[in-house]
Amino acid sequence: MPKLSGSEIIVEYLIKEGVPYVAGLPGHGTLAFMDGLRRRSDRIKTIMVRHEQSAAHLADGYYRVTGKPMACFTTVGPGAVNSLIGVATAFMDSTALVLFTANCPTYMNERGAMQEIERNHWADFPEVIRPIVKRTWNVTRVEQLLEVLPRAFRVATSGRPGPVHIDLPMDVQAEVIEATIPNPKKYRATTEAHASSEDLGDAVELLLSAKRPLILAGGGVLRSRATDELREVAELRGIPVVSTFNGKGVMSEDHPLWCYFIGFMGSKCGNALAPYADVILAVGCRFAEWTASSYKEGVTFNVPPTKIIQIDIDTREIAKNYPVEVGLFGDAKSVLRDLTEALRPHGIPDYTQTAYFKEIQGYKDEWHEVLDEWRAPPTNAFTSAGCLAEMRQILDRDVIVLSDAGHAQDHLWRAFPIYTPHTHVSSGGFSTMGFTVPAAIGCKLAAPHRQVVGFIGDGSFLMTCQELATAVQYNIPVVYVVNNNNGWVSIRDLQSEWYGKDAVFGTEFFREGTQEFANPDFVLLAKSFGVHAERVTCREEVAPAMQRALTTGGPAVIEVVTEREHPYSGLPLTGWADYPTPEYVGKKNEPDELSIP
Ligand SMILES: Cc1ncc(C[n+]2csc(CCOP(=O)(O)OP(=O)(O)O)c2C)c(N)n1
Ligand SMILES: [Mg+2]
Repeated sequence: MPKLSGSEIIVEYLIKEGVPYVAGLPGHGTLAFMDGLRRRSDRIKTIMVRHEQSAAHLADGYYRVTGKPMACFTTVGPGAVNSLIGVATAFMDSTALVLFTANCPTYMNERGAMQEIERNHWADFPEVIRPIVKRTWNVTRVEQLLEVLPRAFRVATSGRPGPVHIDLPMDVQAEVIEATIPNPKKYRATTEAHASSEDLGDAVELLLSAKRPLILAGGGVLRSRATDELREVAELRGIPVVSTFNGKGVMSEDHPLWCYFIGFMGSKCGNALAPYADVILAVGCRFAEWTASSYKEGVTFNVPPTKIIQIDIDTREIAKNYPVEVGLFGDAKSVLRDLTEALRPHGIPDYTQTAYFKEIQGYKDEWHEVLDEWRAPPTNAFTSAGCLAEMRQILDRDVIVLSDAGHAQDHLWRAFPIYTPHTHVSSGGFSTMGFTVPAAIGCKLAAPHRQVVGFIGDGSFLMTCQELATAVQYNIPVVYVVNNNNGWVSIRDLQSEWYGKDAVFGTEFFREGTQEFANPDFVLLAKSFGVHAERVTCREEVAPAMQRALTTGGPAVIEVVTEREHPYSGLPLTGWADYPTPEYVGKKNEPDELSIP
């Protein structure tokens, strides 16, 4: 039996799992771990990021494209704590990654070893991370790694995927034992989980009797890689498909049954259909607040009378927010496949001839008109939607696009059609500023031959732009489009919408006492990292700039200086959100008081 250190056991196991990259940032706490990585750098590549948040985002981006987990690591203390926002983002959106954080040697627990969190409980980082991982293990003996490693990968990737955490004391990393590396294949669990035939029968009956059925698809459809199965169910019965934020990509956006998004921001089309649906087939979604227009009856959902069939791999999601007629516990792919088989004898020969289908096209046209206005407004403003329209013209059909938060995220979601699953990569549930720059690096590692383009607000870019150094170090040709509107403008627009124009406060970047913008020169900033960079101020310049950026062969930044004045700073809201507002503002919390077109 070979003699291996704890770190070598981990590295050998990662190699056996087929993990090609480990992302992280070292410290004194990872000296032994790093040495394990160094000794096998021929088989597994270490990507050094500049902030631990980015290590998790990078792994997250990699998973969203490939469906395979990467590993990441931090040192003890601040490094571990820095990773939290990245892990929480992965947890919210159910993406798998395996995080190792160093801890002080077990024999020094509670003495105040360097960077140990120990006042309430020794080596207490696992307590900090517990709410945002599927599972955490605080390994205290090197032998435990042989059991914990396969478990960690199984838990992360099976059922509802999610991040897992292994706490790694420095002595465990360094201690040498005789060990045989476990074979990962012997520790797998299948995710083929089927619903019972009785429940499936009820669902089929309900769908067949529906006059206005609707499919609501969430991110679970993508995690389960069930987009073909979803499309088949939709096509068999001519059922229109809408999605949540995380569901973007479940259906090609040029499919005749695609009806865009629902909820607070949503689309006119989706929000016109959902409240009047008699049966909603909901797959892999949480009915989260923004999807449900803050649960305001009749805005996005009307339950009852709408009846819900809900498919989910996590029973905690079934009937969490709305009671269900049929709750189907199972994997989206297997349950949809079973549903297809059951529905096949009842297929509609040509759904495009139904009255329902024709009605839907009217809603779609209405929504397209709204988007067209925002792309080319009567004011001739250079809008984010206009910029994205130009980008869409020249980017590949299967380009991978990313976003973080704010107007930039919303624009990419609603105004940039995508045609291929897993090509819209965004921090959905957590809407994390700082996601795109590192996550895009993970996406490019996952799909080296595809275009990868991040569309980022200036505020979000400033949170992790240091990762340009990582992209440069490993020459990863990702294009970042920085949507510079000089502020946290989405929040500013909420202030003015809910509290009035005079209430805009603390959301714009002006040098104090002046009207001069306080943002850095993004072109200079990017160039200082050694990346190609240019600034674009009108729609006509977008495509040539993008063309140049794509052909540099390295990372590139395009700053786009877009419209910052309401209403063309953002896209119009089509649903509703419940933002509690003090009485002195006057009543401003009802759907008809907001500027919904
Ligand atoms: C880490 C983090 N902090 C705060 C927020 C709250 N927030 C949501 S959008 C937004 C503004 C984003 O600004 P920017 O990236 O410039 O996009 P814009 O809305 O201006 O297009 C803020 C502060 C968040 N989502 N994430
Ligand atoms: Mg901004």
